[in-house]
Amino acid sequence: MSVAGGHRIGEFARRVGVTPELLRAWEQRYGLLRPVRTPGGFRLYGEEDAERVARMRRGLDEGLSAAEAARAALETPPSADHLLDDARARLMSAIEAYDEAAVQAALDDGLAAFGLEAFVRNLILPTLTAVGRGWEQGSVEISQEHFASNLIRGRLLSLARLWGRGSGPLALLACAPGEQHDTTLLAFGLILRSYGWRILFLGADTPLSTLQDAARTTAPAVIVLVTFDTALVEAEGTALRRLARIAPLFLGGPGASPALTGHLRIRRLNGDLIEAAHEVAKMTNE
Ligand code: B12
Repeated sequence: MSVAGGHRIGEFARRVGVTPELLRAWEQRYGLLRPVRTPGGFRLYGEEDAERVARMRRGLDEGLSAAEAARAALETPPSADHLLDDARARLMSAIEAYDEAAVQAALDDGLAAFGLEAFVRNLILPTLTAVGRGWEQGSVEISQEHFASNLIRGRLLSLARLWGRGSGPLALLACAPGEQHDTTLLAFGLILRSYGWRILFLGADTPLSTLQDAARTTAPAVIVLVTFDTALVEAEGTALRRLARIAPLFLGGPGASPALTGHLRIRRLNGDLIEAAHEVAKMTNE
């Protein structure tokens, strides 16, 4: 039988290809396995146990004694993939439980373990997507989505503190008029910042006339405008062309379709925000 997050000894033994007797011996003698106990007292074995068993078997195959193979298996840290899976699962269950402290702890650990770019790519973006999918399918409430979005957005903003400082080129970032989705733009700005760029962030729902004012005052190296919804910018051709005369203008986000940018004759950023940030960062010396 398989129970959420783990397997009972019989099934686990079949999965890893080692008899239950031998597994119990390895558990008792070397502490190789670290099962969790169900409220009913059953031991459940998980992915990290399976990894340690695989490493133990490799050690034995290489001719190590059982004690040496166990020591080697226990010393190797769990793979980054599993750390990531764990971090995502922890973050998602903290969101579902409205547990703010646990959300913050999962974000702290994710950031410390993966570094900024992998944190954004592998934890923040997939979590936002999963929250959205859960909401579509009815397993996530709008209240949970709001709770998650605000905590994630707050964390990205705290990482963004003083990102306008320094001497690198300046990027002016804003969401199209009527566009509320600004979290991914924050993430994009953080990646660009990690390349030494300075960021001026105007955020959600920015009227294009005011964006022009900001651009004239600050003379950015690029302006990045985001839209999730094509319809929000379709009729803004004149204002966008005016903006593009002040500084190179890019449109990004899921609403920035090639048909739209082609029609408006403005540049479109790569669909993936991390790739897009790399693309803009490379412009430093151009
Ligand atoms: C959080 C959220 C909100 C929050 C936003 C909080 C905030 N400050 O950002 C709030 C509650 C405000 C909100 C409001 C609404 N939302 Co909303 N929201 C979401 C949710 C759950 C996550 C958005 C997000 O950050 N996604 C994370 C990234 C990973 O999404 P992604 O598209 O896969 O991103 C990839 C690319 O698109 C690209 N990319 C994304 N952003 C950028 C930016 C740049 C610069 C670049 C280069 C690339 C890029 O890179 C990513 C991959 O690397 C999505 C669900 C979802 N699946 O995305 C819905 C979603 C985006 N929302 C949606 C809708 C309909 C709305 C509302 C209209 C709902 C309503 N009826 O009120 C409103 C108002 C929207 C408006 N006018 O702006 C729809 C959009 C459908 C559409 N295409 O029009 C979605 C897809 C949900 C759905 N399935 O219906 N929302």
